[in-house]
Amino acid sequence: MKYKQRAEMCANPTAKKLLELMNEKQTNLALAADVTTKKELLEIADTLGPEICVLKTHIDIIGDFDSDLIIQLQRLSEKHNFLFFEDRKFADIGNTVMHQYQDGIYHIADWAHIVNAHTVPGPGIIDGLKEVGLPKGRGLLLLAEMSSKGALASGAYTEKTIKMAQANKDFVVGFITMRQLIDDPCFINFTPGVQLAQGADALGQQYNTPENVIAKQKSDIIIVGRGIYKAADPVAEAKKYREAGWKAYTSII
Ligand code: S5P
Repeated sequence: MKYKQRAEMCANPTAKKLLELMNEKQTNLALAADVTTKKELLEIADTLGPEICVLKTHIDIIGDFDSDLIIQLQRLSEKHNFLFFEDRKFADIGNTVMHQYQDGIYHIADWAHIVNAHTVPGPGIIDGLKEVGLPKGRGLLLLAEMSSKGALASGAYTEKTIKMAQANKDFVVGFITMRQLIDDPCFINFTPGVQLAQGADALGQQYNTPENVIAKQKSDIIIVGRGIYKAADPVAEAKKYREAGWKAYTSII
């Protein structure tokens, strides 16, 4: 089903907005901006913003974080039309994750359209995040699988994660997964571990290609980090990933 048709079917405002944006902008590329300074993150957001649907951040690795960074990032998201996904991977009891989501120095719930959570604590983690995020129209991704070698998220764990998502369709907008998990147009599948050639890094990360991820595994969004921002020409490289991801999508719809 096309992103546009799916957008019309989804009640969660973030899921709807993301699918509409992907359709209008013709991109299913999310950038994993794993840089450690404000300057680098803003440069990535401004130069690569035109190519992406989502900017995925690890805001707690920015050494010189301040609230001005968020203001400037928000301006860039409006300028280039992309959403923020803070890859916080919440993993605690409901009461604790509520604080981690809204308080501290990052106030993640105030600016991140999307966050993600492990399901290892059970459904209370979704209840806690939902209390904060749902009134703001935010969306949650559940980590149903991981890209790293030897990951424990498989089999019964993945199946139970899908059930937790189905029980919280107002707030859960999809999964971190290596493939489409269930045929439900309102769950958006995000796949990390993507490079133009299959391979691995020295610390357990495993890479699949955009074509395999989107056309064969029927995922929706490719998350690419080092493949783009470590390239000699990140803009040219981002365009290659964007084209590969979009071509794979159009080949199956
Ligand atoms: O299973 C996962 C889940 C995530 S969100 N494997 C991952 O690699 N990620 C994230 O995707 C990881 O935290 C990093 O930000 C990005 C992959 O980066 P790359 O440089 O390997 O493309």
